[in-house]
Amino acid sequence: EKAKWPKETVDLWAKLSKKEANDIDTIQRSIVHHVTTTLARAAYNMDNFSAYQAVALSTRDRLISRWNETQGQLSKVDPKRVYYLSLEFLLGRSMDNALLNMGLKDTYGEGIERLGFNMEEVIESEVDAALGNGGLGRLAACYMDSLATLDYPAWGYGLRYNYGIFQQRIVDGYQTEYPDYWLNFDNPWELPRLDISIQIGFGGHVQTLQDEYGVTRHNWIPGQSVQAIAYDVPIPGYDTENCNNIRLWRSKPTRVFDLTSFNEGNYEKSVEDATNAEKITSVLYPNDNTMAGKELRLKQQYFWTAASLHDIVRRFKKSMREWTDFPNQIAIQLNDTHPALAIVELQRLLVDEEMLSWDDAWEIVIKTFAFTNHTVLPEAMEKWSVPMFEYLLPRHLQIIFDINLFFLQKVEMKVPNDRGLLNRLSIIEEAQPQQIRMAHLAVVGSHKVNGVAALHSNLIKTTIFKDFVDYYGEEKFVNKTNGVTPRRWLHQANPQLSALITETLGNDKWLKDLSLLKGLAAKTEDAAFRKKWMTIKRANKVRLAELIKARCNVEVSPDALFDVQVKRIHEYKRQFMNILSVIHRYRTIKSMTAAQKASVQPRVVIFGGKAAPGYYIAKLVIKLINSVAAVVNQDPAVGDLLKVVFVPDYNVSVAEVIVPASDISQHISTAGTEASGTSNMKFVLNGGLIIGTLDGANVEILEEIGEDNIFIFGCMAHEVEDLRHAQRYRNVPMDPALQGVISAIEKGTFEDPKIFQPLISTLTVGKDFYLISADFASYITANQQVDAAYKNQEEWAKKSIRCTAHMGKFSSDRSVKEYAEEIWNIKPYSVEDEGHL
Ligand code: GPW
Repeated sequence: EKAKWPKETVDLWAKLSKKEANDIDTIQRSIVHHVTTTLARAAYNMDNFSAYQAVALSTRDRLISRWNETQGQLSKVDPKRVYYLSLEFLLGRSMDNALLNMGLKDTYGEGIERLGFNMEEVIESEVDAALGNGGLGRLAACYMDSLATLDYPAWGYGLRYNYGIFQQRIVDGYQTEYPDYWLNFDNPWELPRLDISIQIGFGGHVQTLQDEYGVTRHNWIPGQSVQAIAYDVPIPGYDTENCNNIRLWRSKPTRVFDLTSFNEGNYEKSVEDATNAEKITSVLYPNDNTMAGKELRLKQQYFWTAASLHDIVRRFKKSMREWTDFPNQIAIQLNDTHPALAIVELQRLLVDEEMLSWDDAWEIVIKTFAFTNHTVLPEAMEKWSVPMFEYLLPRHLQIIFDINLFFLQKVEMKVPNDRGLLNRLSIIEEAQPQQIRMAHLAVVGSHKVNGVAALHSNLIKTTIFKDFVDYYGEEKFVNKTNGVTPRRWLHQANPQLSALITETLGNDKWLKDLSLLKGLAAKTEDAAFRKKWMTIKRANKVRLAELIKARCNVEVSPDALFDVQVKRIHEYKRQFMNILSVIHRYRTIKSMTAAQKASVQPRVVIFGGKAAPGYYIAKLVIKLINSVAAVVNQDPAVGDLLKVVFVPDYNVSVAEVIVPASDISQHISTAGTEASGTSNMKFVLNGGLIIGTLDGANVEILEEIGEDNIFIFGCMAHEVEDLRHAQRYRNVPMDPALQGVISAIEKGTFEDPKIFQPLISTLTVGKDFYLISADFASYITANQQVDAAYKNQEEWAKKSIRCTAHMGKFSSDRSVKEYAEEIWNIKPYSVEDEGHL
């Protein structure tokens, strides 16, 4: 169209679509413009929330300019791109982050101040986008920030859930769940693309026919179809014009009224079908590290992967390249097995619809996909029952059986007559009914498989994927240690520390090259610097104490040691062991004389995290924490020496307050169970020390910061199986200190002990699968070492500074660069500032 325009028209467009200026006057005008037009409000009719909406809309205008510019140039240049498929993107709030990344926060801050509002209060009005459960979803968000910042051409693909992770309230000490209807008000951070609509089929049957060359062809005739509508979320990089995209799909009925049912007079059924279609993207499944196995979840997975692949293939076809070029233009990363169906869908599109031969198609598929594994826990491994799968996706089932047959035939050629091996490698588990092992499908359909920390990547090679390593060789299995974005987790969450670091290093280059933090190491011997450092930590603790007062109605002293464990509640993460050790501490204090108490290090133990709504034992752990808190916090014999709080509704924006305020945080999973952990990195980056087991990324954090700056305890991953065996078969007695704690609970020190019996049973009848008893003594000792170290504030300050100084490795920029260079083979593309046309 542009080509057909006369010169005057082109020039007019160019003149009128120049980018917005970013001076304070223009920005204020833009805010007021949105107040009076978009929001239809007047200045006297404003509160913080409307101010937030107006600032958000004005910010969004600038985001859209960058989005258009980046995406326009990328369409023209058409470099290789990566698509990150994730069922979860746990973004949290967007406004502060967008303003900081675009370098506009100060101007907006001043502008809104002069208009009578306080920027920090305005920021607080935004609700979190909570489309994720925990670590896996937040990792996806950090990776999107790094990809944009490093100018990589990357898109995320996910689902636009109407309800994100539930809101947690504590009633009588118990978790209760409330729906997170986050779209109550218009969401300014998404661009609805109502024109991008894709038909997705389900059910039906498969037609088999011979084509004109006598080749057998399969044609899937779905029984129902729904529409996928695109919503785009712009992701601006830090200190670059580049703006990437997360495309989220929403399900809609194909036609509001199914015409057949409608014409047959079956009005009710036609409305019901419409409701069923909407249901697909209604709610995020709230399970972290467990598989629920629900049919609706499988529908979500297919709906999302099919829409995304259709979109990717459509974009590729516009380039008029050969199909063999597909993997040269496109890399697709599978965030765990949730999107593994994409492998099958691409094979189906290439074979059934594009008429490629099976082998040509399969080569393209393998070169395109790579797979990240995030857990070894057996209860988290995705498996789908064959009958249910066949009912929803009959053609995909055939393709999976064919993929499996051809794969096992190759194994048979290499290793003849080993039926045990074929059974162990098979994508199909021979159970009643048969099950599809999604992890096996993901390994077979990808060219690279990675774990998320060194320990974990080695573990998967010797456990769940051992037979695959033997068959494929080592090169297919690699490690990509997780990272976190320093923009959100230091610069945004801890502005004072960020400013001190910039002042000390002389510039803010460290925000794009985190290894530069090592320049802080020399400052440990500078007493004045230590003082500044610890003053900032204290200010952050004051801010957290205010949040605790507001949410828990407990007063805590910012001079006490702040001890934090915030993460999803799970038996393998051992919040239970933590609260048991708190009871031990309480009993110890109670047994002390006044003179002995004088030397006790005061501590505030802070918990936070959600339990999956159906996870009974995890919910009992929350109840126990609250019951202990109720007793301890009221006990005059304890006073300020020990306080216990459970911060309700832990989420990204609460984490932004908690992370900068911790003195010590707990990462105490049974060795070998936490694949990586990412909050461990956030805490240490903010000068918080950690107490932890030799698990996940703790091992690499120890390597970087040195053993004097971390408190390590407990058994090692390779010892776990022997310890479990001994506990099961050799009547190993319970740790005596632990026995004392259990007796105290059973005596009714904290409410009716009957409530907690099922929890206590996991240590006795349940044979203590997570080895709390085995690790308890060394855990108590490590906690005593923490107390002792904290007493020497000057030495503690040095440790804290060293922690931050040596965290360069754990930037998600480093992780993403490794993926780009070693798995995706993509290069950065620098957007040139050309204006709009
Ligand atoms: F089970 N993780 C998570 F592997 O947050 F899929 N949710 C999940 O459902 C799974 C993993 C899954 C976490 C890991 O538990 C954590 O150790 C890791 O740091 C994080 O994923 C990011 O890799």
